[in-house]
Amino acid sequence: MRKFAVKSTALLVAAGLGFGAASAWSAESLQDVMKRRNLSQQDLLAAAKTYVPTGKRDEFVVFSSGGQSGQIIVYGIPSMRILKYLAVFTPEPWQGYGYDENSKAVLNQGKIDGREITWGDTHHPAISETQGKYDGQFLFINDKANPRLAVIDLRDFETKQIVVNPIFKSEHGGAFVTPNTEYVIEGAQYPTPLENKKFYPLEEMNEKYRGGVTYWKFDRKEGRIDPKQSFSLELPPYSQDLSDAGKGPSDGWSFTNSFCSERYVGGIEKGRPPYEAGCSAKDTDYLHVINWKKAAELVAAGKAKTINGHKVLPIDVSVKEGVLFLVPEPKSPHGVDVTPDGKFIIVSGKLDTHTSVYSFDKIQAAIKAGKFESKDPYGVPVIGMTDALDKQVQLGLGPLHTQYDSKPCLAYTSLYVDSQVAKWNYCEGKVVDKISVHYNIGHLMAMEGDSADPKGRYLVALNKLAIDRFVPVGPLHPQNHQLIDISNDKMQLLYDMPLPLGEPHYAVSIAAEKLKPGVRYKVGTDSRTDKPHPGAVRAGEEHTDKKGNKITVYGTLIRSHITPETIEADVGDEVTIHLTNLERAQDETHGFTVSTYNVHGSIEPGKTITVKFKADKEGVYPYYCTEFCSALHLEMMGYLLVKPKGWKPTKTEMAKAGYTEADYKTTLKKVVDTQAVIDSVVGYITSVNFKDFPDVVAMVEDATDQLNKIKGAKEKHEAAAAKKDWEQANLWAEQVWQYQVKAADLGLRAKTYLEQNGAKKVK
Ligand code: K7E
Ligand code: CUA
Repeated sequence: MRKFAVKSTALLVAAGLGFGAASAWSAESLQDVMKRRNLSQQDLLAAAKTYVPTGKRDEFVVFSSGGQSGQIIVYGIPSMRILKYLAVFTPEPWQGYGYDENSKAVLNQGKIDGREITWGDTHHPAISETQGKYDGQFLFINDKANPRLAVIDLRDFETKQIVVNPIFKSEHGGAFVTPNTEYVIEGAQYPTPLENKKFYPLEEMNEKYRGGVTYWKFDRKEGRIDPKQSFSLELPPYSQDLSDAGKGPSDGWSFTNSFCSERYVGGIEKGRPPYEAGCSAKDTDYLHVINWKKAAELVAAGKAKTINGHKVLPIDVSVKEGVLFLVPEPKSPHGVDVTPDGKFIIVSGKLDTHTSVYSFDKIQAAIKAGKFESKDPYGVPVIGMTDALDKQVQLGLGPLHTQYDSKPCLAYTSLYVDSQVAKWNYCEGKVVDKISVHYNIGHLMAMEGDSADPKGRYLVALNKLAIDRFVPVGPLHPQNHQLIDISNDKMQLLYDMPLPLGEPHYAVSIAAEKLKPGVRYKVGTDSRTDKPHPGAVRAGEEHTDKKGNKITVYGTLIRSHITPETIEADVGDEVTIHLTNLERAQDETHGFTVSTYNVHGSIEPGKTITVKFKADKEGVYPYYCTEFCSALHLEMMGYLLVKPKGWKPTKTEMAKAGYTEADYKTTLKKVVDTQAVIDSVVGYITSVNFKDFPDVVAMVEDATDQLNKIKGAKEKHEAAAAKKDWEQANLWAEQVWQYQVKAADLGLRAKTYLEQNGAKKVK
């Protein structure tokens, strides 16, 4: 690093930029900047707390729901810099998601009744847990509108699976994982008949409509949900809302709240009072308390019925076997959040100023004693509210969601109506601090704040509206995520971040060091199945097959070359192109598209993808690499030639450039000079312990691949020169130089990496 700094100073001086120029900008002091930009001491403090200097990284990584985009937004804390959008339920062109066959296969899993659904209403992401702590291996998220759940593997941040809920028509209370990610919980929202495509009039809501909660079995080894091992509990037609899994002493249980337990049916056009009037008439709704461990045993013992091919435990069985109980909760409850120690369940009522702290011990005691105040209309035992409550705390107007601090007993609750965050102590039952946010806050999120091991430090307020916070961009505004410092007694607002991708409902964060994604695939991997791709080939094995009207290309990509460079088809042929990225160097992604055929792939090192289309129009269609991967990226191209029926060639030779012997000699000189550069770089790399750096080993492998190709090209230019064919001789000599340049580029990157990462001399 030091050496590099000295060098750049030398360069600056050489370029005529001495210290005179440097002092011109450093002359402006912090005070000057404060004055010029109208910043307060408090602003500077906030800036210092969020600024992540160039080259440094964030401490936490956030996975935020992307709302209606059907995607996930990944950003860093404290910088609030967006790192990536993860394609989940909707096509995403950059990642080729929905534009290559492999990712289409994932999206197709999300079809409902054969219909392609190209949007999603994502709400709640969840990180996989081990003993209630985030393990950074997998991510799950739900689609409320089209009841679906997706699995994202954090080894490569790619969506691997979408499952469609077999019995719900909407769902909200997912994704929430059990403490060892045995199950991913998904609760219904609006009651409907559970049988597929079954019609019952609204008058039969009480009899024929049902709610429910699904427990999707997660197979961690496969990294996939196993629908066959999954099941649901049939629930009364209340609108089930959010869920949370018990942990520690409450492990094995889960909690799902509800609204509209009135089972009210609106219909203002028929003169009935609207939903919002009828659905909030009663003072209480129900918290569903479910023993999922026992429910799973009952399902395994054959006590479930099958609806739409899915195992469903009927209400009467759940009641008889003692796996389902209800507890009243205040008016229109919303959040349900189990404390890190698993002892309490915190519920807020949107229309109640109290937040209710339920005791798991008390709930269990009531169940054991058979002490119930009543039964609901479906026979489900109702535990008396006072028999389950530990305490109620007055926090403010419109309390919604609760998150936890690293310090014991401290919680943060969002106050939607007050537009505030309340910091409070749930052991002592008192508010300790409040901070105003802009504007109506929905969820809030502390670092790992819904796990058994919260990390404290920062909190993000997920505000529903941004109103006038940002430079106006039209009537549709971005959402505002506000970063709050919670490391001290008083909360401090640090930063506003506009999020321009749907209404992001909830987010989860994880310590950055827990994420260890790979940088390359094993060569020939289908990243969507994690298996070897049948269309993968190694260098030198590229070929094109034609059978009838089907053309299959087995191609490769490596800087700055697509093999093959021409694909010939007859109009009407079905073209399948498999492409393997042979690179090993980090971040050497190539993209691939064919003009006007609406296909695109993002092919990271080692990955193999397939694009497929019907060459249904004659013509000439360039294909090319869409990532600026190298100096000769623009040359990374080829032609798809779609010939009309019965076409015959009239000209059989390409036009010539007219290269001479002198051109050939100049190229040879260039080759000799470049070899000297390569030799010196190789000399340096092999003089240090480069084998201790996997990234460098990968770059050296790539460079060696390039250099190994020189022999064949050299034989060709020498043979052509012997025949005095200077055109061919010069072009093949140029190709030798191409291989050298790519090898030298990798070598220089490896050298810089080694210098910056403290490589040591070896004898
Ligand atoms: Cu409160 Cu869908 Cu989690 Cu929005 S939900 S706020
Ligand atoms: Cu590969 Cu551009």
